[in-house]
Amino acid sequence: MPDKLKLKSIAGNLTAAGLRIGIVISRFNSFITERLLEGALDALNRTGAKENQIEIIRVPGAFELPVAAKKLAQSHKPDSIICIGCVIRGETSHYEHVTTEAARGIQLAQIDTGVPIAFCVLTCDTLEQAIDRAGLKSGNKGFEAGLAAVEMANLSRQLRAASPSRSRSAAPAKSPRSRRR
Ligand code: INI
Repeated sequence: MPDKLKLKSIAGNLTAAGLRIGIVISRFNSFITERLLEGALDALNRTGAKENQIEIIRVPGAFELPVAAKKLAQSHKPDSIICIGCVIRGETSHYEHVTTEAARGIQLAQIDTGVPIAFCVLTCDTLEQAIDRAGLKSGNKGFEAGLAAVEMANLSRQLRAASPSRSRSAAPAKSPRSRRR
């Protein structure tokens, strides 16, 4: 990269001060999801979030995460949401349906509402793989999701503040008469 290029880059910081974070967690495989929740809360705590900034919503399974996340985004308007679930492959195609719809639904919910949603749904072949990702060998995916939620919340705030439409709306509106000419 040439020395003289000064490229502007924007990234959200990892400070949770002033943010409101929603967590939607599934009870299915709660042995795993509760550990992921601990990881997410650890990340929020380390980035400075206090208890009154965090709201936890519980749903039956990963399949229910998208609708709850979308309703939470629309009604409470948090700065970001973390969806926590764990799907473990069984002997039928049920696994595929639950994982595909959870991922697709969560992505749609964040795109439709504009509220960033961190995806913390483990999709594993075995319980051992899930345990590894919930705080054993492979770290805690809940912690990663907590950091992503804080970063994306701050990035969204920055992008909103820098939006050209905000500066345009500060200019006086044209009257209907002058627009007709
Ligand atoms: N839900 C999960 O979160 N994880 C799973 O592993 C799982 N399996 O294996 O069936 C699961 N099923 C329930 C599903 O998410 C819905 O709650 C249920 O189908 C009712 O809508």
